[in-house]
Amino acid sequence: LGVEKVEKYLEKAPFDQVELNPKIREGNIKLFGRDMTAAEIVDMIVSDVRRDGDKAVMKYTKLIDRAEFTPDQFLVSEDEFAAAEAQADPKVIESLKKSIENVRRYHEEQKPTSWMTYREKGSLLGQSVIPLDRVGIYVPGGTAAYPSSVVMNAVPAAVAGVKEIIMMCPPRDGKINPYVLLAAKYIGVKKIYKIGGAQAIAAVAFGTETIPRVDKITGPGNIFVTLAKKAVYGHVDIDMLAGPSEILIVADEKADPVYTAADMLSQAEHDPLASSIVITNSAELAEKVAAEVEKQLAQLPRKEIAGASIERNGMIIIAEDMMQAMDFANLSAPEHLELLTENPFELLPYVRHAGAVFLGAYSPEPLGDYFAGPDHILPTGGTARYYSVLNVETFMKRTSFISYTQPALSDVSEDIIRLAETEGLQAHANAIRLRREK
Ligand code: HSO
Ligand code: ZN
Repeated sequence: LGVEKVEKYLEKAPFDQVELNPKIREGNIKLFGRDMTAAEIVDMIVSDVRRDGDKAVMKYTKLIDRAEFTPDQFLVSEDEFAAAEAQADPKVIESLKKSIENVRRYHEEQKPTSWMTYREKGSLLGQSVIPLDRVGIYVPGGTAAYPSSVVMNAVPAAVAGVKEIIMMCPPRDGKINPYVLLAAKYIGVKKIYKIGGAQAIAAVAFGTETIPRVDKITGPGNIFVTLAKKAVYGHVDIDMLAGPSEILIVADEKADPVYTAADMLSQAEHDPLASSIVITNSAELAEKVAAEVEKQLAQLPRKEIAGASIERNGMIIIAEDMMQAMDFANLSAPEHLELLTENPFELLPYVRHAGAVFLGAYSPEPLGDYFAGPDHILPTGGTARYYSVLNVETFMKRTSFISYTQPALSDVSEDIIRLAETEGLQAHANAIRLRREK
């Protein structure tokens, strides 16, 4: 973990989607005796599932997740919920329920409202905000079986008022993590399918004999999930295309090097491809953080992963001043932005591109990952330039409405007729003229 000067990075974003995101750099993978790219594999799986439904989902669940399910076994049964409940630690359940409550409370405040406004002569205009009928939330399995991601995915959908939330999670040894199941149950998710990867995305995008088709798919996943979401976009809506996790810490000379290093590592332990960057105006802090990272890293159970991530994408950069540090932050558009400065609120107005901002020494990223209330499903890879954090509106859509009275329509009819005739659309003009003459 070296300390570098900022110049090199002022032109080019460090979290560049194309450079850093392995979802774009698709490597070759051996499958069926052939070298295939991830994109080729995903295309194959998506078209197979679209054509063959459950049969194809069974085939890929066996091949990839090593679970031999009949289609009626995709769905998590009452017995499986009961088994999860029996093995769960009541203390964990208590913490999980508090987290759900905080996330719910925060998202309640976000709920958009329908509105109506009066115009001339008794006319009305407005907009209704309507929840989606059915959404599919994806929850990764494997080493990253995060109950917290169930909370962050399902709660905004539930608050939005989505009629049916279905969840997909890849099985591990034929099962799903008990806390993942219980989190879903407490939020009111009724249907959970033990399927994952591109086959799960395709199954809910097109529907199969046993799996319902959804209107939108949300949630993070690996390269196959992300490419599959991209492939089915248009048949259904998706939230975003997400890559490995990142943190950017803007720190001044007052930042605590121990906290700073701990926060870098909390992101690094997610994934060897995660990136953790500190930018500071203090060369002294930079040296201390570098030493502290080495020290704390050695003690981590996940030091293999965190170490690989720090080696690959860990950086400490020296900026001339805090304004330059903020320019750098906006250029990189990080998923998580920590402002570890004496007066973090002074910098907040300069934040233009970031998924979530954490202000001050006592608001470390894990507070947001698990508990405070805001969502942890966030844009990565510089896409915070145009994507938002997952939110209640992710699960809603807007419909406009118009109601004019006859006098109000007569008043504007000439303008409309003129515009319609300019476009050569006589029937449009007639629809207005006929009502005027009435
Ligand atoms: N920091 C992760 C979310 C997470 N952390 C889940 C712990 N569990 C990506 O934003
Ligand atoms: Zn995390």
